Amino acid sequence: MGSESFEPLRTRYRTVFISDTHLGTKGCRSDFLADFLGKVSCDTLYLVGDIIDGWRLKKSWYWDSHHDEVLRLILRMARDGTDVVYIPGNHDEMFRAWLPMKLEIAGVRLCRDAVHETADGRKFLVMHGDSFDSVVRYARFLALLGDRAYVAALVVNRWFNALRRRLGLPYRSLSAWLKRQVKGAVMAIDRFEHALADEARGRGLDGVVCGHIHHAEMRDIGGVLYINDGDWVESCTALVEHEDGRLELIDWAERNRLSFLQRRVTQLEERRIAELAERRIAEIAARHISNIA
Ligand SMILES: [Mn+2]
Repeated sequence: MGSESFEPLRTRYRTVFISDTHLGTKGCRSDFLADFLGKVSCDTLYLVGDIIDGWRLKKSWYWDSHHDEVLRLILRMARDGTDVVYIPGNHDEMFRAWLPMKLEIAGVRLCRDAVHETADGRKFLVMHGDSFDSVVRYARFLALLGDRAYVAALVVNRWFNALRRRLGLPYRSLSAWLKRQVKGAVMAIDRFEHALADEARGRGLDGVVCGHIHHAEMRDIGGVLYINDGDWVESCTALVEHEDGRLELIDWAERNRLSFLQRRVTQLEERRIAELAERRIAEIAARHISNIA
């Protein structure tokens, strides 16, 4: 019966793709995700991997009412006729063992990968993307290393060099090393994007939709459309297909202005701390240099 007393106006799409929600972790923006899922409806919903984070199950499991709400909304979509396709990623690889059974639970179909045909007849390979990890190891390491870790590294850098100075060793910049790592990560992301585009091309398809590297993107790579639907840990992004087949990346955090502003303040604060730390390191370095001179 109509116990869900108030039905909000939903934006209708032909298809919605989300991945890397990492439900079960504190990092998951399940509040934004529940808000998004409650405001859209679609014929097909692709869950493109790393939806439930099973890796954390063994360590520290985090679950609150927003996580519940996300699952409830997905199951309700399935019940109301949305074709929900669950493609396991590496963090929810426990579901991969069930693939041979062609499992369908509560209207959610489990598939290794899929081919999605848009309304305008283009065919897309849909896969998580972790099978191309060999080209992207670098970036995975850096995905974990967020801004905050960078700030922490700058502090470590100070102690690291204080120790080096005491041992009579010259100053060595840890932040310069990190910057080189970032450059390496950019190159690794490029390799990942090319590898997935090549896979789609090899299968004679028009493009690929993937996730895994938490980096939303839509671009042409040698005549193949590479699309990454991003994540719901850092960027809160989804890929949608409109009724006419047009594909669009949606940044839900940016649309939700208030929250977006809050995020910006945090980022600004973090940058300020990073700048202070860097200035402090420069001071220490200068002092160190003058000690030698
Ligand atoms: Mn992944």
